[in-house]
Amino acid sequence: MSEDQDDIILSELDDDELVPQMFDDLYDGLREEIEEGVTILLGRGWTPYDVLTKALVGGMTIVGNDFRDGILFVPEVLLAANAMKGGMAILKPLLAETGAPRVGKMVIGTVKGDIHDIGKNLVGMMMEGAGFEVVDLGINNSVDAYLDALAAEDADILGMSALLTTTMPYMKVVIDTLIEKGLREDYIVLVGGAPLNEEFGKAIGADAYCRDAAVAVETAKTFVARKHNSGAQA
Ligand code: B12
Repeated sequence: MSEDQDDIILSELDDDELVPQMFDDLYDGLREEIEEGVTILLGRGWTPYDVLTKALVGGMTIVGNDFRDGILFVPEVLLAANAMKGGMAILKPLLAETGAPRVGKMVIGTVKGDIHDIGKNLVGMMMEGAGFEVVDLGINNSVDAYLDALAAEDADILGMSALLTTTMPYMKVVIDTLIEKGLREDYIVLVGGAPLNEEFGKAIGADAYCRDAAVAVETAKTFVARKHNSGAQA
């Protein structure tokens, strides 16, 4: 960024200046500055959710666009992702601190061949914040990894993330295996990731495609309530 970077004192900026500055810092992969910005906004009474969506996700969107357009390359994006993770680590316990009763359990992971995990992590954090128990399998998950975890954890929800057009078809492999084993109806299957859409979600037999973490939470709540209601009638 600019040579003036060192001279900027984040705490002296108004919110209107601080958020764009955080976009720049995220772009430049400055993890400590992002952590400081997050702390300042929280100190000013911002909700963890607003810090996440307005400052961090907002900044990551710019990074994403420039990566797409060939302005940024993998090393820079990795640094930005690392800075984003620094901010998310501060927000995670706060988002989870709702004291809400456990409403359900989700096993979530990025599919085989795919190492993108920022969106998945966000979904996991938001789900925890909404009172769900979340078991995060990380990246590059095989069918067996998903199935083993679902059984071991006695989960209600399977969440799969894919960011590549080459890895998204693997979600169907997982769902087809659930069907083969007669397990499909045991789980609510939610899928997400930038290249997916609703049509794809339907085509592979997921219960729902969720475009972002907030939609994931709402969708999960709706499905879990439906599952519990139908269980009560049975
Ligand atoms: C950051 C990033 C990386 C980082 C990943 C770091 C990390 N730890 O995740 C690095 C640099 C490692 C990387 C690598 C690569 N990347 Co990349 N990457 C991105 C980038 C810029 C941002 C992704 C991101 O984090 N977005 C922010 C989060 C918050 O958004 P999100 O992931 O979409 O998640 C939200 C929703 O989708 C949804 N969601 C996501 N998952 C789930 C799961 C569930 C269950 C639910 C309900 C909802 C949900 O909720 C989330 C939160 O709101 C995107 C561009 C983009 N516009 O998406 C490219 C992008 C995905 N990458 C791309 C490519 C090509 C690659 C590489 C192949 C590059 C290369 N040549 O090596 C490698 C792939 C390596 C691999 N095998 O996986 C392409 C994919 C193109 C395609 N059509 O397939 C993109 C689209 C960039 C582009 N336009 O070219 N990448």
